[in-house]
Amino acid sequence: IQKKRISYEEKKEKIYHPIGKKLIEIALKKKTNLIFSADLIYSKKILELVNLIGDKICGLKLHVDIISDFSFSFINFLKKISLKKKFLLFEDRKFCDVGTTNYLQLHHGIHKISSWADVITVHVLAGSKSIENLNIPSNIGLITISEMSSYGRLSDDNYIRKALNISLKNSKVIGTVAQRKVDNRLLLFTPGIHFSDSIKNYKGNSYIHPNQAFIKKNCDFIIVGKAIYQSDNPKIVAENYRKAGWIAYENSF
Ligand code: BMP
Repeated sequence: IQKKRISYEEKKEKIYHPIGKKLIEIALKKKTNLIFSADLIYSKKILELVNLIGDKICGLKLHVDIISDFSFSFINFLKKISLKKKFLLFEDRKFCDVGTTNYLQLHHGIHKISSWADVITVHVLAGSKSIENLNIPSNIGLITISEMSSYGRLSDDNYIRKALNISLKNSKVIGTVAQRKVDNRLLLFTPGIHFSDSIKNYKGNSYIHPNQAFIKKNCDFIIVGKAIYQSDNPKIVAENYRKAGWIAYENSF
């Protein structure tokens, strides 16, 4: 495993999946590695925020199953904004079942995730086969969850090593969530990001500064939720995270 920090340009050559390449292209073009996690329960609020900060992000991460007034007109609005402002739509569903159930949850039900998401998250707890026959189109990329950011997570080194191996062997996987350096053929996504030292531990989730994420862990993309949507001025705060993430990336070589 090569763990030396490489640039986005170099990483783009190592990632074969078109969505992985596209995410890197967006990052380079907009100078942002910030993914906004809009964990809000009303679609209007999400659209308001996205209109405000869409220029500063390369991805918008949703948990669609928490949106009380979910509709396809909401998805259509989002899709339009995402194309206009150039960012990808992540659905953080964390599929975690056997393959046939994952397949049904991905393509059916109210949310029909495969009809609109660019990127979806999956656990690999059920083994490599559980994410092999999902029948996803080539324009959807998978992110595996190898190691969560929460205190008390059950994954040990052995589990993480196996999860990373599954990620490397599956051509649909663009990257992973982990709290450590990973192989350069994977994009590393880091949630649990906050500027403030005083919220290192919030309701069982752990938080680090973008500098730590890039410099210590060789992260490629930071995922920021409440630090932005709970702030008094999401536009300014999002810009501060964008800038901090970009400078941290540049200083991480
Ligand atoms: P916040 O910055 O508000 O804590 O949001 C973090 C987001 O990232 C949440 O949507 C959470 O579900 C997700 N997440 C996480 O916190 N830790 C992980 O290991 C993986 C996640 O997807």
